[in-house]
Amino acid sequence: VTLRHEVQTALRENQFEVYYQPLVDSLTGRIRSVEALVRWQHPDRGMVSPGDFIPLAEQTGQIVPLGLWVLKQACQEVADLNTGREQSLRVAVNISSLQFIRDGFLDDVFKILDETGLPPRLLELEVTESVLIEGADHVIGVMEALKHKGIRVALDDFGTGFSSLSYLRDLPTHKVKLDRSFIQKIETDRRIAAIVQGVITMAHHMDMIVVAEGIETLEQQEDLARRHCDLLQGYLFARPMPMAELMALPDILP
Ligand code: G
Ligand code: G
Ligand code: MN
Ligand code: NA
Repeated sequence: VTLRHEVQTALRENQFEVYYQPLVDSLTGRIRSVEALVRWQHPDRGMVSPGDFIPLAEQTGQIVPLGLWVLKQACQEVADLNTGREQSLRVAVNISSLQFIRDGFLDDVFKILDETGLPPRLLELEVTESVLIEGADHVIGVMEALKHKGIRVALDDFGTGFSSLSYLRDLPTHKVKLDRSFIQKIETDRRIAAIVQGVITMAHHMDMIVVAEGIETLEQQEDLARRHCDLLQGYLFARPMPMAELMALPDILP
């Protein structure tokens, strides 16, 4: 049996788990939101990386039920976490392009919010610019409908693929996530640093928030904070972790 065939079984047998990675405010260092990242605890293979099974699940279409499962689980767990807290945490969930453009996607999202009680303003959906291959008009329509409901959209992995700055103009997104590959080179490559600064400045002029992903060193943290990048995410602050660990962080405790 190949991994390809096992996703369905894994869903049925509850082998998936959602991990959460904090995003911190670059000025205060406080945790503002978390990104949900799916993990597969395979009975024989051990932990299987989403980098390995998400592309397979996209090929077979199983990304649709899997993606809905992750979305519901993340909304439920964060709604529960927020109960009794003064400051609510937001949650960002990765959505595959295929899932995003599918008929019924909006209804599925609204239904999950209803069922879990998570306020729409606390949900953010992360899509990559590759979603535009599916047709810009339709994608913009879905984003507008989400925005109208109060749900935010973030452009993930920005700068990879066939990035076009005009996407930033056309898409009703709330946030841009600078890809880790830029952050890794920011200290050694002046051109990369210039692009990063340019994206931050431009996004701010368009009233968008900027996140730097993959922050691993103090130097990167200081560099990005100095450039007024709003939020930082990376192993320097925290790795993705199960909900039980997240809840125990001093910054999360109610
Ligand atoms: O968690 P990790 O850093 O290993 O993630 C590897 C890749 O898998 C990343 O590109 C991430 O966006 C993607 N990924 C993780 N969880 C999900 C998910 O629930 N849905 C989708 N579509 N992609 C995910
Ligand atoms: O594509 P996306 O941005 O959703 O993927 C997030 C991925 O990046 C996850 O696989 C997550 O585990 C990983 N990640 C998060 N922080 C860091 C980091 O500081 N360094 C590295 N190498 N990977 C990270
Ligand atoms: Mn992401
Ligand atoms: Na990313």
